[in-house]
Amino acid sequence: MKKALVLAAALLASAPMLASAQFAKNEDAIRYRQSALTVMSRHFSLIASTVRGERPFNAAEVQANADVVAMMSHLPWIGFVAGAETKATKPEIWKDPAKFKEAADKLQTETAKLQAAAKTGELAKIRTSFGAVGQSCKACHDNFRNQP
Ligand code: ASC
Repeated sequence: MKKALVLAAALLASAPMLASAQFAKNEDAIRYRQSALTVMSRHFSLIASTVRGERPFNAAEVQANADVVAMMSHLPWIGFVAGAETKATKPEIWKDPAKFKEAADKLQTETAKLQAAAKTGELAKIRTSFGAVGQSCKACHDNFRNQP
């Protein structure tokens, strides 16, 4: 886990470079963003189980999961290149990029707060920040994702 986080930190440090990453094919961009969202969702779900009392509270585990969620929150967006639509994507992603970016920024802000809350080791604080992250996931889905 430690090694993965060091790697993740290195990746995050290179985020400005990632912002200009080019994808050879639209499918590559789609797979990239879906993969990032899948990893983020997996680790967020583990925190969800803890917050809901379905999983024993392990502060170090929540912290590690929150670190991954916060890091991943920076990644999916460069995969939303023009032309890479799917059934799930609403046209608003490309019609209103400022609003889409605002939603991405909001997620990053809230996941950073969750990360900070996880560091305190206090479940009540984690629960509050968890809720705010969930709201930002939902708001973005409501505005920019077609429901399956
Ligand atoms: C998840 C997940 C999401 C969010 C969202 C919260 O675990 O995959 O997209 O939580 O459902 O509203």
